[in-house]
Formats: sequence, structure tokens, C-alpha cells
Amino acid sequence: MSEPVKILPSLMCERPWEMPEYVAAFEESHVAAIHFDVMDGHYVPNLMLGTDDLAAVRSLTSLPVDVHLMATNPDDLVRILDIRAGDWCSFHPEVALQPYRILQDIREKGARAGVALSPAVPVSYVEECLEVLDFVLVMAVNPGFAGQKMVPGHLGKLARIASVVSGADHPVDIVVDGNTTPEHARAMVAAGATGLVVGTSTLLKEGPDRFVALEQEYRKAIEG
Ligand code: S6P
Ligand code: MG
Repeated sequence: MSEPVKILPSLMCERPWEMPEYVAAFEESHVAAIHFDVMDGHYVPNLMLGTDDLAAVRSLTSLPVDVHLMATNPDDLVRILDIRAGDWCSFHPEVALQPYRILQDIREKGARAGVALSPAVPVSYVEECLEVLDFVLVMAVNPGFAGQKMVPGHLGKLARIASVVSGADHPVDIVVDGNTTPEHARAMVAAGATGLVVGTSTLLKEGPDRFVALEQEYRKAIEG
């Protein structure tokens, strides 16, 4: 039997004052990690989540955090942020100085290392670092904002990434970020996704009280 799909709720989709309730709901459900979007106002036209927000999450839970660095020069951010053993961390390789070294730095912390691919950023980045890669975060939308629509070429790109990853000698997750509605999610999993970031279009649309119930419905809709 195949493994259950990994669900990663996106923290930027909650309102800051809802964080304790949402984190409690994440603990009650079966999330793989809390997706944590760092935005620098430069790589993306938005500013979100930084060191204090990460400290707030740490004060509430020991669940793993999935740090998604949407920033130029992620080389430095990996050193600044409190990334711990068991966490996940990805960055956009086309704005990194030394992508391969960053993956090694993340792994040295005991965390899972990933590259994040925006639409139009080529799959060849995955081929070039497969041996030091634990996951690929594939953006179904332009990075920067929640509530966008999946770009048309996304499913084909996922399938191409799955084909590359199948050549790895160790497990490499493929996580989709953006517009993972149940209908899209089924197609994404069929194309090779093993994890889904969930946000305003799914599990974080109705507030923290509904998260646990929505997660169960969502899993049923995807896995049958
Ligand atoms: C977007 C960011 C994402 C979003 C998430 C929102 O730049 O990286 O993690 O928070 O994709 O989900 P949704 O369902 O609103 O598209
Ligand atoms: Mg993200």
C-alpha cells in the first residue's frame, strides 16, 4: 500500500492571533510539518514570517516546521533561522549563490533539504543535486501570495520531476505548494506528488475550529 499523502498546513494563511488555536488543531490532526513561508519583499512582492514568528511557533509546539525561503540570498538565511533536526527547509535555487552548499548546510542541521521550483524554473535543478536532496517543493502558482490559481503547465512539470526523482537512491518527496483543492490534489498525487501544502483554498479557509474535520474530509476526497 502506498504511504498516506503528507499534509503541510501553511501558517501564513492564518491570522496571527489564531496561531495558538491553529497549532493545537495541527497537533490533533496528521500533519507532516507546519509550512512556514519566509518572504523578503525582494524575491517576492510581499513580506511574511520571520524569526519572531518562528520563535512563536516553537513556543507552542514541537511539530516539525517546513521553512520555505522565498528570498534572495537564502545562503545567509539558512544560518540565521532556527532550523532544527527533523524540520524541512527549501529555497529557490535560481536566487541562491551556492544551491548545492545550502542543501548540505540544511542536512548538517539534521533537517530535510529541498529546492523550491517556481513556475518556469527548470526541472534540471533537481537533476543536478539529487544526491543531497530530500524533497522538491513544486510551486503550482507564482510565489508570494495565497489564493492564486494553478498554472496550466503544473501537472506536466510534476510528472517530469517524478521521473527524475525515481532515479534517486533514497526517498525524495515531491510537495506541491499552491491551490491544492481536492480536485487538483487528486491530479497532483496521480502525477507524482507525495505531499501537499494546504492553505486558503482548502483546510485553512474556515478557521481553526474546522481544521481537523476538514483534514479528514480532504484525505477521503484524495485517497478515497
Ligand atoms: C505562496 C506560499 C504558499 C501559500 C499557500 C497558500 O507564495 O508559498 O505556501 O501560503 O500555497 O495556499 P492556497 O490554498 O491559498 O493557494
Ligand atoms: Mg510556501
